[in-house]
Amino acid sequence: MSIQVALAGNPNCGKTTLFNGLTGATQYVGNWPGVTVEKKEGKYKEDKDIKITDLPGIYSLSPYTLEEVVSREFLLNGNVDVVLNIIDGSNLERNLFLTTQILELGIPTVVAINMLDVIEKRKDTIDYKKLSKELGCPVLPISALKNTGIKELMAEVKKVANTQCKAKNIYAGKVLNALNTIETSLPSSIEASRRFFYAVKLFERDDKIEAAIKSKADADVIETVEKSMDDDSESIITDARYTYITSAIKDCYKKGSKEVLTTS
Ligand code: BGO
Repeated sequence: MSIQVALAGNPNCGKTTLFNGLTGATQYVGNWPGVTVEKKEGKYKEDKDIKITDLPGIYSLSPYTLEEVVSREFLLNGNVDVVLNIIDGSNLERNLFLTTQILELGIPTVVAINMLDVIEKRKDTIDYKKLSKELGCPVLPISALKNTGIKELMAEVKKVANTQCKAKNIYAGKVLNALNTIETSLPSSIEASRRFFYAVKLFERDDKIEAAIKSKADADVIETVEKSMDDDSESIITDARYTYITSAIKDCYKKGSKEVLTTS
């Protein structure tokens, strides 16, 4: 049975290097429908049943750039079986911002921490098992450049492909209450695994998502949280993500003593 993988990551995380290494001569290039953003697809050269779509490099699943809109549209409606989220391990904290959003989609996800060679040179240490437990998905170290850890990574992708996955919740208190209220009020046509992602987007007043699902959050629900936290809803969500990331990596990641320059 064929598996549709979406390859997602920040610009400069090594996504193209990984995509080229995985797909080799099987890749073909087109455009995403209606826009002039390049769409690259290919098959995993060791297992042609695994189809890989390379999403544009993005920092967020917000609606502010074409690349973000194209990426999240594919993640939501592209029949994606697995998200392969590639992260620049030498910029862990920043790259995990996108990961927290991907994990809300309710799609089986595998996180590949790239630049293993740089991590080792810097003498940084990452406890991949602990981080995997924290994020609730497999986390594997790779070097796309040196072709390290790729077979193990793809074995994991295959393993999670047909599993059930629940959206990860990183929120608490008033914010979580509001999200739960919004989730309950979503149209019943939205499938269970996607509802949490949509609830977060409606809380952020994401107008593209409002139009796509023809639904809006109750303004009072959002405003009550904004007033009590003295901030706008989008910033509240962003802050919650960074607070979560800081606590998630506290016991999993230690910076080494050496500085090594990277391009990202
Ligand atoms: C240049 N290890 C190391 N050390 N570098 C890696 C790895 C890895 O595992 N994986 C990727 N890179 P892209 P996006 C470059 O191009 O795949 C490097 O945007 C340079 N170029 O080789 O393009 C990769 O698709 C001059 O580096 O990323 C590339 O996600 C000097 O990370 C860069 C040094 O990879 C981005 C590096 C002219």
